[in-house]
Amino acid sequence: MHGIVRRSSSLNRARIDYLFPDTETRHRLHYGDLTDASSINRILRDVKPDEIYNLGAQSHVKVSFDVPEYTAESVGIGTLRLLEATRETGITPRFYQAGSSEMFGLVQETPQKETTPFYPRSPYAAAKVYAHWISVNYREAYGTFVCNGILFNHESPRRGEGFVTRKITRGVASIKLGLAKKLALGNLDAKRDWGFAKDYVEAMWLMLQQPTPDDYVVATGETHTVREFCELAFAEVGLDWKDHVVVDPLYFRPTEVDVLLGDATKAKTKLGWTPKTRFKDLVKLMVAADLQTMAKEAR
Ligand code: G4F
Repeated sequence: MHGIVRRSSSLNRARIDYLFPDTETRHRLHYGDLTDASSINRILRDVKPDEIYNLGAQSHVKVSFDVPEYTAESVGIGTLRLLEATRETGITPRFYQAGSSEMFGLVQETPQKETTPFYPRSPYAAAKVYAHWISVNYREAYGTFVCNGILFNHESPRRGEGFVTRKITRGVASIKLGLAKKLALGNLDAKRDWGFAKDYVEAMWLMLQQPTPDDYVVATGETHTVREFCELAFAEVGLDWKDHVVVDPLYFRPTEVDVLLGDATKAKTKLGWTPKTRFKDLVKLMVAADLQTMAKEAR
C-alpha cells in the first residue's frame, strides 16, 4: 500500500502512522498534492497502483465557504488530475472516487439513492458533484474502471476533530475529566445518517472487486439529529447534555443541509454489503476512545 501526503510545517500524520510504522514501509508515503499534476503523474508512474482510492479533499463543508477555490481545486479538479494522470501514464488501475451524501444537499427525495438528483448546498458539495460526473465521463469515454461511492457520514475515533461527532465525543471526554465545562456547537437540528467508517471502507473495497464499475450509495438507513448524538454521548458518562452544550452561531453554515437519509439497497443487493455498527454503538465506541485518549493526554 502507498499513500500521498502533503508537506506541512508540522507533522500531522498521527492517524495514518500505524500503516507506515518503520523504514521498510515509510518509503511508500509520497509527497504530492491533488493541486499539483506533476506530483500526481510522477507518483502514478513510479508506483503503478492496481487500485486507487481517491479520498483526498478539503473535506470540511463549512470551511469550503471560506476557501471555495482551493476546495474546488482539490476536490473537483484534483479528481480530474488523478483520472487524467492514469491516462497519461498508460496505467489501468481500478479507481474509487469518494463521493458524498452532501451532493444531495437540499434533498429532492427521501431516502436518497443513486438516482436521486443532486442539489449541492456548499462549494464542497458542488465540487463533489463535478468529481462525480467527471468520473462517470471517464468511465464512458475511456473505459476507466471508476466507481463513485456516495457515502453518507462515516465516523470513528480517527475522525478529524472539527467534525461534529468527534467534536462532541472529545467535548464529552474533556468535560467528564474536568478539563472543560462547556461545548459550543452550531445547528443541533441537522439530521445525518451516521455510520461507522470501518464498515464503509469495506464497501469501498467491494466496489473495486466487482466485474464492472458502478456507483453506489453507502448508508445505514437511519437518521438522527446532532442533538440526539449529544444526548447519547453525554449519557454514556452519566452527564446531561443540556448542562454543557451551548449554541454558537459561529458554527452555522450560510446554507445548511438539513436532513440526510440514505437507501443502500443497491450496495446490499449487488455488493452483499450491510452496515454492522448501529448508531448507539458508534456513539459508545467513540466516547470510550476519546475518554481513553484524553485521560492519557491529561496525565
Ligand atoms: O460533522 P459535519 O461537519 O459533517 P458534514 O457537513 O455532514 O460533512 C461530512 O460528511 C460528508 C458525508 O456526507 C462528507 F462528504 C464531508 O466531507 C464531511 O466528512 O457536520 C454535520 C452536521 C452539519 O449539519 C453541521 O451544521 O452537524 C452540524 N453541526 C452542528 N454543530 C456542526 C457543529 N458541525 C461541525 N463541524 N461543528 C459544529 O460545531
